[in-house]
Amino acid sequence: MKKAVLYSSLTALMLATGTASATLVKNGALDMWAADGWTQLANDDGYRASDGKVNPGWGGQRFDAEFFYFKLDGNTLSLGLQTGFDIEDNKVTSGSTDYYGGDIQLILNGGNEFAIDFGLYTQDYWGQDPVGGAGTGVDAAGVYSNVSWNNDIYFDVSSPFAMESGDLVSGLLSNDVGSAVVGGELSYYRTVSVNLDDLLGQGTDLYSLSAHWTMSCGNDAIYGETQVPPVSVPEPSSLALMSLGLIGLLGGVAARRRRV
Ligand SMILES: [Ca+2]
Ligand SMILES: [Ca+2]
Ligand SMILES: [Ca+2]
Repeated sequence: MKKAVLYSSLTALMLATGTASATLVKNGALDMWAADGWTQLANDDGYRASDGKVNPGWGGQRFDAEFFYFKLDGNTLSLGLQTGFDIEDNKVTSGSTDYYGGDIQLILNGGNEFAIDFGLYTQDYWGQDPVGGAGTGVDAAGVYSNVSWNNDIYFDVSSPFAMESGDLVSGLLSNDVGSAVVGGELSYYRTVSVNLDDLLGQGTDLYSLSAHWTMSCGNDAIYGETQVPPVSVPEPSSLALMSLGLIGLLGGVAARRRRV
């Protein structure tokens, strides 16, 4: 009896570890981010291939929100988004349902909230209704303040989704899109740049930012935040190395003592 219990526990443990390690699929970041001074803001690559789970929803790579990057060049802030979701035409059809990409929620210095709109058509999940553009579903590409969000999506936890209304404060200095295969899977990117003077007022320094994006089902979402410039916190591994170094030093002292 005891043997049987032990055996089933071991089997359960083996199954659990096997599931966790074998099915987590990450295709990786596009090469372009390694150039031109991009800094990673968030890494949400990967899903569980056995059931297509991207957390909280499903759909595999086509619904994977993967990376955020940013860079600062004087008063110009650039943001880069990489997804398995098609953010080129902003639509993925699965079954008989169309799913649409949302807008980037950008928060500067802990309190100034904006929506970055790529200028693409979008609609929500439950009503399949156009979102924004006074009912047309299309707003001019740009940065908006005083934003009210449409969060009519399947997984609420992935909110905010897309701008229902807002005040245009700035156009986009650039709004580029493309796609490439990385790690055997197709990923899309969008990069936008904005003038911080238009967003914060002239001469106001940027000291922190956060960015968030999801799609109309909310199957996956990506969020990242950082201090500007990024503050590097010693990681546990570096702490462990420092401890090892300290042990080495103490060992050296002990060795010298023994010699004496
Ligand atoms: Ca993801
Ligand atoms: Ca992926
Ligand atoms: Ca819009």
